[in-house]
Amino acid sequence: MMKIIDFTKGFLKNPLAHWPFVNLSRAFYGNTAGAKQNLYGRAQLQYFRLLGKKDRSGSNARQMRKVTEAVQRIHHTGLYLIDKPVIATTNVIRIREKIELAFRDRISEGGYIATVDSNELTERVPEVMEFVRSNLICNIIQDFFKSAFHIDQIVYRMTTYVPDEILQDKEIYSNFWHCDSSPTSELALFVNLVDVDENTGPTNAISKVKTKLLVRKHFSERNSFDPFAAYVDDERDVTRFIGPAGSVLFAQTTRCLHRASIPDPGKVRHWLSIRLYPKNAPMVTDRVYKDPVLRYTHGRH
Ligand SMILES: O=C(O)CCC(=O)C(=O)O
Repeated sequence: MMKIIDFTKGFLKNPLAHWPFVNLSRAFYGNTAGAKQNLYGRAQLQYFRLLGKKDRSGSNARQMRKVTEAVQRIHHTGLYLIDKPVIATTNVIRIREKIELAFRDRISEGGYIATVDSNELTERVPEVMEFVRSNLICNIIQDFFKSAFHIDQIVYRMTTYVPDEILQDKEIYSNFWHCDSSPTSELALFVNLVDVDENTGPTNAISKVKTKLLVRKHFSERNSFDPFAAYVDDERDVTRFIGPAGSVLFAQTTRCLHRASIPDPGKVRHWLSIRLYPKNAPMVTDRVYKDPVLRYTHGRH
């Protein structure tokens, strides 16, 4: 009886987040972002692709080729890795050191993850915006959205080794496969702030085509460590975000299954997660801008 009452209350409050819409959305869109997130995200992308206005597009022919290649890859797979620093390595190191100094108490607190959210981060280390302002990155984002954009969130994260007896079958820090529950118009930009190799716990991600297959057939929720090991070819299907400090991964994390991996003992991963949405010019890249409409559609990362 209680179950029926709870369901009815929840359904009346937020029908699209309940049965049957959750299941329909999974089957139809092939991701677990949610019905509202898919409907809103698609409409927003279409609107800006038709009517959007870019802000600036200064780039030479060589860069334009790179931009086109990147945008095509994002359209086809939902992922694009640039395994070279997108700003000078000295600047990446300077930014990381400034973050470590500003938030050293939190970072050395213990625990397996440290997080600094947008407001604190941009207030004390405004240089983090440099990654988005790099000409190449800026042009890729605008070409993908066909419009200017804004930064909805920019978060610093540090992840460390988790001993097996703690890990067992638990999710410690986004280490279960999942799609983010945000509007699917979101484009995520992950930035490595240290050199990341196989052993540093890189982000793992699966293309949106393969994600569709998995979600429609084998995956329903974020509840187990590796629910579809049998259906995923590790070499072919999984992109690992490996690269030097300053390398970046573009990812449609609402449409691509992804997870954190666990660093080896003694290894630490420092990185930024930047969330972007289309916006008409003028662009906002000097601060985080919270679009009032998006507020109603966000779920879990
Ligand atoms: O830590 C990672 O590599 C993955 C993070 C993640 O899943 C997320 O931000 O949605």
